Amino acid sequence: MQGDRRSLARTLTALENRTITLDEIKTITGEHQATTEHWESLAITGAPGVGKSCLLDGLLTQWAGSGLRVALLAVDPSSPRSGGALLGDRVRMTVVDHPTLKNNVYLRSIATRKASGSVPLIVADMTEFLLILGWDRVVIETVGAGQAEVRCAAIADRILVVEGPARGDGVQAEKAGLLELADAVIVNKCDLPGAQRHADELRESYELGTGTPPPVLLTSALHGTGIENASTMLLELASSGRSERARWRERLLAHHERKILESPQLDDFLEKLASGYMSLDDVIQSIGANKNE
Ligand SMILES: Nc1nc2c(ncn2[C@@H]2O[C@H](COP(=O)(O)OP(=O)(O)OP(=O)(O)O)[C@@H](O)[C@H]2O)c(=O)[nH]1
Ligand SMILES: [Mg+2]
Repeated sequence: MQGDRRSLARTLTALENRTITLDEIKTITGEHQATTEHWESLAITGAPGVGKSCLLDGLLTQWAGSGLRVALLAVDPSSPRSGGALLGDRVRMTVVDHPTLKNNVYLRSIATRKASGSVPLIVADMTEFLLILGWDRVVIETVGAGQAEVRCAAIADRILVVEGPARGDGVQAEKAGLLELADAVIVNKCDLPGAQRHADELRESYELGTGTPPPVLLTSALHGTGIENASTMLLELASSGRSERARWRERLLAHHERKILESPQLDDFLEKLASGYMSLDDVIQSIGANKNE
């Protein structure tokens, strides 16, 4: 709480390894006083290599420069594209080496392959912990590839989906779930052909859906085009409302998972399931019945 980064890193590791719980931490720090004036956590998600880290470097430089203290949790640095280097994300983040801005920025990678617990729960706890410590905003970078990553994104107050230029295949169905959750979309790499076309395709497909379409912006993280505009827009980004149901669905599933994983009888249940003394429905019911413990 006094700003020592080594202690911060060690506590985050303890949360990651589940050797301490957020509830235990809160007995020392107190609860987080949430604000409703603006978002406190933003997930930034998209396919491997679309330029999420480069874009974030630009955004964090703007935000840190305006005096905001922003922490970044990079989930799944074991991206299939970069081959699992934790350094992949670190290397793109020039802001963390900036002589003055670095004081306003904190970057932490979460090694999902090593994590012993459920990653969405670890991310949720780490986010709340960073907010308790007084970081103004927490940004969560996830590769929008699987269900666990979508669930990580759904814990955030807002979701930004990053896309690249069109590859001639239109808006694919498998991306629809992610796009449904978006409060804003950025089409990055607008220095390459097909970016404008893809932005138009996205706007069109949102027009076909229900509710207010999210803003769709173009940037080039490589050349710095559109970054200032995007950083201003994102800071004030309102919840789309349109995505609330989908988001609560993911949160509900994550909450359910937490109940199961944090049940003190989990080992006992697994033993009974394996030996046929309990059915899956029995276990779910017992965990539900224990909620007041
Ligand atoms: N042409 C062009 N290339 C870009 C742009 N932004 C990023 N890149 C390049 O795209 C590659 C991937 O960038 P990253 O920022 O690592 O992408 P990422 O989405 O964070 O990737 P993962 O974390 O591995 O999923 C790098 O080689 C960047 O130099 C852009 O605006 N234009
Ligand atoms: Mg990245």
